[in-house]
Amino acid sequence: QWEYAPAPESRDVANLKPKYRTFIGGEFIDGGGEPLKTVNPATEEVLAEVGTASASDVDTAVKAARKAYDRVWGPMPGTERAKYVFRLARLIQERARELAVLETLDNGKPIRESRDTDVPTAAAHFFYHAGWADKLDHAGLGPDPRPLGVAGQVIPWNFPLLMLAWKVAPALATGNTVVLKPAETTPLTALVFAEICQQADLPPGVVNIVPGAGDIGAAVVEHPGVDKVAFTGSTEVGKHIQRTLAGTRKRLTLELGGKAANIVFDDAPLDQAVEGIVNGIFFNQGHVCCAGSRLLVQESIAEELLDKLRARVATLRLGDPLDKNTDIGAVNSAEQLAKITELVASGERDGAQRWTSPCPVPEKGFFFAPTVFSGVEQSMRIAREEIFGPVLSVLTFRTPDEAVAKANNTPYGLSAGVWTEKGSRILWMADRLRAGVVWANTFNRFDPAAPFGGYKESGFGREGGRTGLEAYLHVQG
Ligand code: TXE
Repeated sequence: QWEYAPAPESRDVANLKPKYRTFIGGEFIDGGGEPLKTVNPATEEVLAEVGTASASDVDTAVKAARKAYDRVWGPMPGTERAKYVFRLARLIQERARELAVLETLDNGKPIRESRDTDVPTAAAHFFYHAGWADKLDHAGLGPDPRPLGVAGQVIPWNFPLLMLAWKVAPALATGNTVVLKPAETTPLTALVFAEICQQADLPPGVVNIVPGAGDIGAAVVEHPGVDKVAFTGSTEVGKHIQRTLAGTRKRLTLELGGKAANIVFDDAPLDQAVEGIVNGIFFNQGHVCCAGSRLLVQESIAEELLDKLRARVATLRLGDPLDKNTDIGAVNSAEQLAKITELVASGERDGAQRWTSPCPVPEKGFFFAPTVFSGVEQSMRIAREEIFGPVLSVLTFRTPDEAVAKANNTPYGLSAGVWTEKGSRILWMADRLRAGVVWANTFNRFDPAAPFGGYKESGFGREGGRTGLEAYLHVQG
């Protein structure tokens, strides 16, 4: 049993002194890496000391994954694999409270979000993919789709458990085995998931978790025994991985940054749009790759919309992530807070008008009050760069053509939102927006059945749905 599980709703960090460790071949081991301390971003206190993996542990993990693939998981009939993946889904549900509390402590996100979004969506991802495991042969993926082998997966800190689910569930359902590296600031729920794998009697080596920093991510990605690499993280590291893998036979999918436009036309239902804008940029402190970080509003309604928006944002409660009433929690790390602060200062220097919510900001912890910039020009850094924080940049447009041109004027292309009562305009816009997902009169909606991924510097490949399975299969004609 997981003796270090925090009491649900517990704020007592003393309950969290676990020996979270590297998980290889079905066992927790003392890895050869330097231990790392993970910090509660809301209090700046050390939450747990985590034993990390060394490059040689990564080698052991890949060998364990290969053995499990060759001997057990690859040959196993889909009907049998499905049972294991269903079991993982159910165990995530059973341990939902513990996972939600731990995610909130480690990441800083409000408990309402980890409880109502992260953990249930992670479980939903396993349920959805479990359903595929025995249906691959007749799913239009060719007569005999085969797994790739060992998948090396590297995930970020903004949705630690959910990103694990996005990666691990399709890999397992399709018959691949996994070596996964969680982010260094949020490794805890991945290690509870390792324990869930034990609880589910998953054959040893099918899932291996190697905590560590970027060098361990690089060791996973570059290991010659890895057949497929799936990475979610910064565009910079994604490009580096792409360069490193050039010339190898490895399959690669990258899910990188974004600078999504949330586009509001003058016929939009404004109150509904305000809720969508707030959700689009302030959900998870704005640490969302598909965050609606640029608001494009039609000029004729700009003042009215901005007044409504500021009034609504001023009601958002910032603070203790474990408080069920909190809307905005803590920024995940001091580094991310410094990045947000620097980009906001650049917006002020560049002449955009800054409005900051008057909400009280806790003195301790990495908090940043919700901020809205108006009068933003496309050339400004706050309009071009991913801030990955609770900061919205507002630009205006006059015509649909101008809205499309401004929305597409970014190196990224992950998502976009369109707010209008006109159905024909939604289709017209969706046709022209270079974004992997376009939401209409809503934002940040996810479904495991819908493929998610980017254009341009937001990466390539899709996760979710039938399309996402192809990333883990050899498809024969
Ligand atoms: O990302 P990194 P960081 C963006 C966001 C954020 C910025 C920096 O704008 O402010 O990136 O965040 C591992 N080989 N996104 O520094 O470094 C690393 O250990 C292999 C958007 O945290 O890319 C971690 O597990 N792996 C994004 C993971 O990569 C390496 C989510 C992500 O860390 C590696 C996160 C290497 N050479 C940040 N170097 C999104 N798409 O949602 C690091 N890592």
